[in-house]
Amino acid sequence: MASQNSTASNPGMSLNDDDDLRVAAETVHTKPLWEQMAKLNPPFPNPTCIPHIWRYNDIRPILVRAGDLISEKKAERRVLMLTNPARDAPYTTDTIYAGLQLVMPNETAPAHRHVAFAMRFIIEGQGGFTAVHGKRINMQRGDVILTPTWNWHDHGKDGSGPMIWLDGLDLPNFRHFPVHFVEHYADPRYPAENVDTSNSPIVFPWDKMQKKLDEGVKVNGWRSEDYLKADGRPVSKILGGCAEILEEGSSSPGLRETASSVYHVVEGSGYTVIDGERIEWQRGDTFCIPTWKKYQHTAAGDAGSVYLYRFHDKPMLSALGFYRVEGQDIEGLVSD
Ligand code: 1HN
Repeated sequence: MASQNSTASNPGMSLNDDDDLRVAAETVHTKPLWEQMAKLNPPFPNPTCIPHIWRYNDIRPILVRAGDLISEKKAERRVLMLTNPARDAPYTTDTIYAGLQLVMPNETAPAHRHVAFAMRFIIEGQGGFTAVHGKRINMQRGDVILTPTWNWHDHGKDGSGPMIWLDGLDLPNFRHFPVHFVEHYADPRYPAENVDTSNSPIVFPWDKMQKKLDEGVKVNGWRSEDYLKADGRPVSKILGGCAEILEEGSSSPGLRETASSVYHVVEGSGYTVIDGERIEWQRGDTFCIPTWKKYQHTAAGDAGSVYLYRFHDKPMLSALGFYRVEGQDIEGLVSD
């Protein structure tokens, strides 16, 4: 009879080196942690996505041409997704999706609802509307309109010319939590009544936001104002938003944080330095800041005030205890 230590009863004893071990480990669906330790425990937050700018002048003609070639009925939503060069859709950053959506006159982007949350920044056009769970909201340039989870929503447009806006959704999360699904409404439109957009909890009119930015106290010419619900909470548990002003020639404070962001240039021109790389921008452009990339915006010295719209994943990271800014007292992050 073979002893306890023989290779017959203890096949591990027949393994002679690393390679043998790796191959044998895989036959029983295991892998050595020690080969991946550094990758799983990086010394700093480690985005896959890279900084990138999507220039409106490059994208707009293609999007508008899609208005001729792709019917709204076929598309359901006529969108060019802003895909990060380092990843495929739905990643604009590793946690945020952004896309530019077009609706042409007399079209209907049909009613549906889904788990994902959307916040939309209106870039251009007149006569566009979105109906969110029975409330029809006219779109005006600069407004931010929310589509909360599971609300029925459809979009449409009267008048002439294109309506274009920037969508922000929390889609990347659903790669981790495969709990996203959609329901289509039986009719193209969900019944809706017009609402006063100056007094709706899901609309943030630009004129109000601009007034706050213009009149508020600035730090070296820069100020940021959050989009918050009436009770002070962020617009969703996952995504938050803000708008920023930079007076001519001024700069924002340099920041390195775990939140990632998508920025859109509402007005003016300037540049952002992201981990030493300078990206020039102008009105209509959209760019992303991956996690832990140091960034600082500067308004051009000869083109008036700059206004930026930003959405980010700070609410989600804060709720999970993952939000962190370079320079803060990190002992305060020790959890009990
Ligand atoms: C969606 O429902 C809309 O309703 C926009 O406008 C973009 C991207 C992925 C999944 C659903 C919309 C979307 C989306």
